[in-house]
Amino acid sequence: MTSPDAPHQPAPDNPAEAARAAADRTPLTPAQAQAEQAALRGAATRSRRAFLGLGLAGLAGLAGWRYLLHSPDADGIPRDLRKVLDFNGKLTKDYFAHTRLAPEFARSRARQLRLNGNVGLGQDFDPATWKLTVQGYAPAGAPARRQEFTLADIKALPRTEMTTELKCIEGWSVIVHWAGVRLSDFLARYPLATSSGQPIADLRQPPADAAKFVGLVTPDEQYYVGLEMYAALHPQTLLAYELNGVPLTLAHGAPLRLVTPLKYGVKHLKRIGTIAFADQRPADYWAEQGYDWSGGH
Ligand SMILES: Nc1nc2c(c(=O)[nH]1)N[C@H]1C(S)=C(S)[C@@H](COP(=O)(O)O)O[C@H]1N2
Ligand SMILES: [Mo]
Repeated sequence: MTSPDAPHQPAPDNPAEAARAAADRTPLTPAQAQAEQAALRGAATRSRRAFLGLGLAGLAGLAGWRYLLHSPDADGIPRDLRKVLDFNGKLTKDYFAHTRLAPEFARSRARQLRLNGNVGLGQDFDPATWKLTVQGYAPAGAPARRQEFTLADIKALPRTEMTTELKCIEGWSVIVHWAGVRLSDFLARYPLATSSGQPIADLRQPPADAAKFVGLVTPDEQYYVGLEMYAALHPQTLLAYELNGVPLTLAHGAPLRLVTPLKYGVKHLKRIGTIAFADQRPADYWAEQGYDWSGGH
């Protein structure tokens, strides 16, 4: 458990992967980056039908595979599942929530994570006195249910480790090893996602009084993300406290950050201050800039 966060490049096993890894590391020119951002922003605000009318080939040429991987759909269901969703939305959502897993890798393939994004990570912060605040689900008018947790409280819960790929919407990705607590395990011990306080016994079928969404906010409220409840309950959605075998550094989100590898890096909020359950889509920093709210890939 002491593998260092060493700054070396991956040694790909085969030529196809080497090519892909090289493509991942190729920085965009400013013009390409601008074009890609414009394409992503446009797609996020256009209807799917109108988007198809624009001509997929032109847009694909513009932004390459990164664009193709990006789902323009507001609910984040990937295209290959869309037909099934149209047929039966509920079944597909269950499938998405618990059967579709992000790929996991041999731990030896974990590499140093590139730093990206420091919104909400100001200097005025003392990790030693940090506490996680959780605002339990209380429908409008009901009394607030607020609870605070120390890092020791979080670490006392079942530990989950996984080696997954963090994909940034800018087009790079890195395989990293995480350790932390599943949000679903946290909720099994502290059932704050239902208004009655009953635990969610079947993660595929949350009870009727369960929140529909969860919002996470940095202590200074400068960065914030929202997740659908089914994404929050996904077995690979972690409250992470270790990266590549060592405690998170402040820049990577210490003491506690979100990891949810079916979604882009933008959703992996660093330095969680508050978690709140809600029945409406919580505010989301990058969605406010025009990106897809769900952030799936
Ligand atoms: N608080 C906070 N969390 C954040 C961001 C940010 O700006 N502020 N950026 C996000 C983005 S865009 C990415 S790609 C990942 C990067 O995480 P890393 O810096 O640990 O690699 O953090 C995400 N979480
Ligand atoms: Mo990102």
